[in-house]
Amino acid sequence: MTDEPDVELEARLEEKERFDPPEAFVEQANVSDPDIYEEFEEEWPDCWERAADLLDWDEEYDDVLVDDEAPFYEWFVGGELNAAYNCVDRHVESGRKNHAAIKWEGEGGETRTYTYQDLYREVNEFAAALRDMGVEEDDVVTLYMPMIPELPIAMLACARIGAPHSVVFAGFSADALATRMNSAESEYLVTCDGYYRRGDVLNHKEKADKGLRSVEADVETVVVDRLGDELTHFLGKRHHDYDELVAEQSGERVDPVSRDAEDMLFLMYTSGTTGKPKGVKHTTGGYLSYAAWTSHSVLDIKPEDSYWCAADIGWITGHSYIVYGPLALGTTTVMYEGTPDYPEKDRLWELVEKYAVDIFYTAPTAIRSFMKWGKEYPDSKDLSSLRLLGTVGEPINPRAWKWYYKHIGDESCPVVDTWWQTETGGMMITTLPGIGTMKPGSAGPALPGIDAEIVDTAGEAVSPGDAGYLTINNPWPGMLRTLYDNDDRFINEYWREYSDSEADEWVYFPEDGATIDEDEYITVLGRVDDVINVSGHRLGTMEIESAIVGVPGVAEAAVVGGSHEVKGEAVYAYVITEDGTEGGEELYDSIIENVERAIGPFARPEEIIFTPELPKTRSGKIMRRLLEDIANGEQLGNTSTLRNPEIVEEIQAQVSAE
Ligand code: 6R9
Repeated sequence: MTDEPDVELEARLEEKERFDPPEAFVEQANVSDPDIYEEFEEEWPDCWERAADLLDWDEEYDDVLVDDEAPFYEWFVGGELNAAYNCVDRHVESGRKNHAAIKWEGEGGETRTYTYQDLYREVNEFAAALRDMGVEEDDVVTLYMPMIPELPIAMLACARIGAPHSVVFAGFSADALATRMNSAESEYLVTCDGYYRRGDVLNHKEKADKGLRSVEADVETVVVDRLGDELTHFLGKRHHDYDELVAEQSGERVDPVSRDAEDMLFLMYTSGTTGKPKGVKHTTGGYLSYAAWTSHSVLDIKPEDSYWCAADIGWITGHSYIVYGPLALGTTTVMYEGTPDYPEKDRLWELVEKYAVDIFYTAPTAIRSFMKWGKEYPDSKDLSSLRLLGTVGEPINPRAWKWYYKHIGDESCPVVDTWWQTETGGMMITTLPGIGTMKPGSAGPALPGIDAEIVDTAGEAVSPGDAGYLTINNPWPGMLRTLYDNDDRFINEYWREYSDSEADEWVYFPEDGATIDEDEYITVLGRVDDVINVSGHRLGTMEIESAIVGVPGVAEAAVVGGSHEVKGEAVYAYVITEDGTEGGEELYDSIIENVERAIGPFARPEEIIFTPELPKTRSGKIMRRLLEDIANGEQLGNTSTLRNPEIVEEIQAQVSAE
C-alpha cells in the first residue's frame, strides 16, 4: 500500500504468525491469570458478579441471571443503581474530584478539560434543565451531536434522571434523524448549531431543523452553541439555548435516580436486513457492568491512564468505550472532534504525544489509511507512552495488524482485535492482552464466560479451518434485551435461526461468518446478511436500495458490498432505469444525492452501474453473490441457474470499463 514497501518489516514480521504479550505488559495487567477462563466456566453465571462488583449499587441484586422468559434474559435482578452516579459522583466522593475525566480537543486545536468535579457540576445542571423542560423518567431523549463534550454530558444527564438517550450519529441525514425520533416516539432533542470538518463549518442545526419537520411529536429542542457567532440560529418557542439553560440551573443538584438493573439506559439504532433500522435496547445494570468489565479486562484501563478511543460517540463503540466503560472506571478519556488527516496526516500521533496516551483503540479502516499515508507520520512523534492498542469494527488483515503493531506500538504493545456488535453491548471475542498469544487476522478466543461456536447451516460445529456461522450459546450481561417496541423482530433476527425453542435452548446468531482454529481462535469473516461494513460503519443494503428506488427514473436497484483497499467494503449499486436506457450524469447525481439525504454522506455509493437487467434466479431472486463477485472483479462461478445468464457478461464489461 505504501509507495515504498517497508522491507525490514516485511522480512521480519511477514512470516511471523504468533506474538506473545510483552513481559512488561503482563506484569502490570489487570488480568493476567489464565485460569480466568476455567473459573468463569465453573462459576457461570455467578462469574458475572465480578463485573457487577466494579459498580456501586444502591440496592444489591437478588439473582445474577433470570432466564424464565428466555431469550428475554434478565441480569442482576432486583438490583438498583444509577449509571451517572457510577461514572461521575463516586469518583468525586472517593477523593478524585480533581482528576481529569474528559480531555477534549477540537479540530482546530481548542481544548477543554473536565475534571470529575466539573463533570459532576455540568451533568447536574443539565439534568436539572432537562427536568425543568418536563423530561420524566423513561422519556426517550434524542441526542444528535458531533464529538463535543456536551454529548457525553447530555448522555450522563439523561442517565441521572432515568431518561434513556438515543444518540443519532451526527453524520446521519435529516431523514435518518426523523425516522429514529419517530420510531422511539422521542419528544426531546439535544443538538448543536454546527461544527468543524476539515476546516469547513458544517451547519448541523439546519439539518436538525429539516429533520424535525418530519417528526410527528411536538419536539422540544436544546441547541448547543459550538460555533459562537458563525451561524445564527432561530430559537423559537420550543427551542432552548444550552448555555442559557445551564446558567439558569447554576449550582443545582439533582439526586441520581435509582434505576432497576433492567431499566433501559439507552437505545441505539442500527442497520438490519430490512430497510427499517432497529432500536437496540440496553439496560442499566447489565450493560454498564459489561462495559466496565471489558474496559478493565480487555482494554486494561486503570484510573491513572490517559485513554483514547478514536471512534465517534454516535456509534456503539463510543458509547461503551469513550463514555460508559472508561468513566465507570474513573480514568481520563480523550475525545477528539476532528478527522485524522486534518490539518496534517500526523494529527492523531500529535495527540497521542500531547496527551501521553497509554491505550489507543481504533478501527482497521483507519489503520489502512495510516499505512497508505506512510510511517513517517507516526515516526515523527513520540508514541512511547503507549501500552496497549486495540481495533474494532471489521476484520483486520494481518498486514495492517503488523503495521499497527510495529509502527504505532513499537513492538512493545499488545494489540487486541475485538469482535463485538451494537447488540452485544461490549467486546465478546478477543485475546486478553495480559494472557493470550496474538495471531494477526484472528480476533482470538471468546472472552471468559462467553460460549462461542462456529456451526454449519444445521447448527453442527464445523471442523477447525472450515467456514461457518458464528453463534453464541449462552447469554451475557451486556446483551441487548429486545428491539424497541418489537419483540417479534428481536426473536426473528437473533434467535430463530439456531435455537431449539421447544427445548428452551437459545442460541444467539450475530449474522457473521467465521472460522475457528485448533486453539479455538476465531477469525470473523464478515456479515452473512444484507448488511455491509463500510469503514466500520454498518449499513443495510435495503436502506440504500430504498433511497435509490426513490429517485424518479429508477426502476430497480441492488446494492452490494465490494472489497475496498481502505474502507474494507464499499457500496456498489446496480441500477435499472425506468426507460431501460443508460442513466446519465444527472440521474447519477440524483442517486448520490438521495442516498446522502436518506442516510448520510458515509453511505454514498462508490460506483453506480446502470444495467438493463439484474441477474436473477429462475424464481426471481436477485443473485447478490454474483453482483459481489462482479464488484470484486472475481472469477464468476456457475451462472447456468440464472434466468438471464447473458446479462452477467454485459454488467462485467461495464464494471471493468469504469
Ligand atoms: C462494535 C461494532 C458489528 C459488526 C459485526 C461484524 C463487524 C466488528 C469486528 C468485526 C471482524 C472484528 N465487526 N468488530 N468483524 N473483526 N474485530 O462494530 O458494532 O457497528 O454493530 O458492527 O461489525 O460484522 O457483526 P456494529
